[in-house]
Amino acid sequence: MSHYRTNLRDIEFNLFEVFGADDYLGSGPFAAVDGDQARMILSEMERFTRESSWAESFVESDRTPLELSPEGDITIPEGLDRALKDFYEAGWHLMPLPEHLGGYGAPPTIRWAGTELLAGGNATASLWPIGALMGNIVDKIGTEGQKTRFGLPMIERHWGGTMVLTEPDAGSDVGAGTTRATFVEEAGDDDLGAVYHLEGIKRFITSADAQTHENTIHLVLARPEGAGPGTKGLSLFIVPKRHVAADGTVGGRNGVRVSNLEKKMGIKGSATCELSLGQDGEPCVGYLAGNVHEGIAQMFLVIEYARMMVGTKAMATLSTGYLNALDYAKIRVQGADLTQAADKTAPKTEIINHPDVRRMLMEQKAHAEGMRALVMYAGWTQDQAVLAEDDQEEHERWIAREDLLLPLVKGYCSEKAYELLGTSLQVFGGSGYTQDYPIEQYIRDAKIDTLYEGTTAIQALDLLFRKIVRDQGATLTWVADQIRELVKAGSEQDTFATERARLGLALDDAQAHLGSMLTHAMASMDETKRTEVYKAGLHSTDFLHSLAEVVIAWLLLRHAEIAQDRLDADAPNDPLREEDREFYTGKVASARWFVRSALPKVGMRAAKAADEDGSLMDLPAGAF
Ligand code: ST9
Repeated sequence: MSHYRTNLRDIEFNLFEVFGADDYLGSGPFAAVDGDQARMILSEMERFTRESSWAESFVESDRTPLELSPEGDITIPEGLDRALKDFYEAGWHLMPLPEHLGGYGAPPTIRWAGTELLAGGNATASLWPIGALMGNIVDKIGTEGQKTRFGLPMIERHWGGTMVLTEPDAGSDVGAGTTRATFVEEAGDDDLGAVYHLEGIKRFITSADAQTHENTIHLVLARPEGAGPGTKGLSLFIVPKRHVAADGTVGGRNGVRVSNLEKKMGIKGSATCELSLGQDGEPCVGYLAGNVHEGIAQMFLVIEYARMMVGTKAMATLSTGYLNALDYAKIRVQGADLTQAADKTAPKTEIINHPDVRRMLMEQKAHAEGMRALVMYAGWTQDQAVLAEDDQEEHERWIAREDLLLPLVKGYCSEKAYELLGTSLQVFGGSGYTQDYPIEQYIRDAKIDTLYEGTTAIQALDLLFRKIVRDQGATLTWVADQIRELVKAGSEQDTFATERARLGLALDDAQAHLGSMLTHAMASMDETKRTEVYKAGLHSTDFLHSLAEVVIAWLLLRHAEIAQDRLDADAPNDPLREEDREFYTGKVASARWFVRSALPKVGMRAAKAADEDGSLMDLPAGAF
């Protein structure tokens, strides 16, 4: 039986009952995919990720080591290789691509729903076929020659692709990178871009090689000679593993090779590589991407997509962790009901009947659905940005909203999923600690999500300084206004009056928390008070959690209102199906639980931020 437990019902609820996607799918920029086609795509994808080689290779991906040859070629396990071939054969790599690249032309919401399924079915496998996505990037930023020579084959011939930023001494601080790019010649008639030779060592490079791929195209940040310091001095280069001739023939090796494979805690079937460029006497040829020196901005097109992928992967993992725990709790018989605990002859009961197990299950359910709501809402803002493409100002407003949500998706989902997967395991008792169940692997595979693509601290600073301070709070104010609208809706007596009131208080608390940090950040503008900024930094990750929880509570309450309407309309002459009745009842319960369980922490964090005296930063290192 597959390890993967999907929740397509909740995905479709978000898409069609909350966002009303049927109204805008099948027309305008999304003419290629209507609502019925979207349902069909997702249901096929669900089957693929749950029942085929994709989920079957989940364990093998973890327990059969990758092999690195002296030439720097990587061999991945047979089952994983099979899964990737099946993935390409089914054409799933085309799903997120635009039509002009042979893709489905699916809107972002559908792409992220698909990403959830792929990552939930086999997180490791989902990190491999990113070449097609990178081909899309080459299509966006490349010269015509680069698009034809590298971008298209990445899609059509299933080549691998990588994002190459990190170096041994340049992780979070990408601008500290020292990989050098020496100018060789201007672009020729083939329009492949100016040619450089690259020299340096890169680290933690995902999916840098596999026998599955005929070729791999690396997108590398390096510093051209004479360029300035920091991220702004970096340029982006297209570096093929093997040279490609004008007729598309793949030829000899370029001077880039995998020189080490990391041994990791999780996602073991995903190659995390050290990449040596120009280190073995063979020059490493790189083509300047798009013939412009805008490396960090170009790379952020990839990073933004990847951050959304990582948050989605984390949510997907918690969702399947929870559903596995739920299945177990329904069949595992242990102990008597708490009301009969003193009676040694009382019948034993399934553990789902124990209060503490219910608490653990509901905590996971509410958060898994809440995170899905957040991911799907971020995807929906991307849909709106596409729909507004003819109105520049409106388009940019939607982009700003999507940008604001991104650190919440990446930062909150990764942290909370990892934390709550521990709760999934706890439901299994000691059995969860064994490899008889998938949870221990889920936990190991999920930890990376708080680390790569920018740690949680980076997401928190991005949220505070780039996404809030930089636009003077305009986008955040828009989100707060949306939330306030729901808080004020309805009457004081209606079903969700208490929840709405609590959401209003939490929003006030989150705003107060932000206010405390901004006061310190503003004070630090004075040269004599630079260290005031520490007091903001001490509370930025807490604020990310609080804002995410307020947004999620708002989304879940919207879900609950829709679900309650469906339940209220349930009548003998037009009855709900039993599974729908249970689903909607569960949605209402999730929202109520989240409001009661998560929102009180928002006030506590605000109080901590208001109380900040900065003394932690004065503590000598030796006192820790
Ligand atoms: C890694 C690999 O971890 C893990 C693999 C995961 C799976 C792979 C999946 C890949 C799929 C990809 C598919 C892509 C397909 C896409 C198709 C769709 C079309 N937003 O603040 P400044 C830019 S890899 C946007 O001064 P510092 C911006 O240009 C390793 N742009 O920063 C800005 O200029 P300006 C991942 C942003 O102090 C410029 O940077 N590593 C954003 O110089 C400078 O900004 C990391 O993630 C943003 N949020 O540098 C690094 N932020 O201001 C983490 C910056 O003029 N570290 N820019 O607009 C950071 O993010 C640091 O904050 C830093 C700081 C490096 C940006």
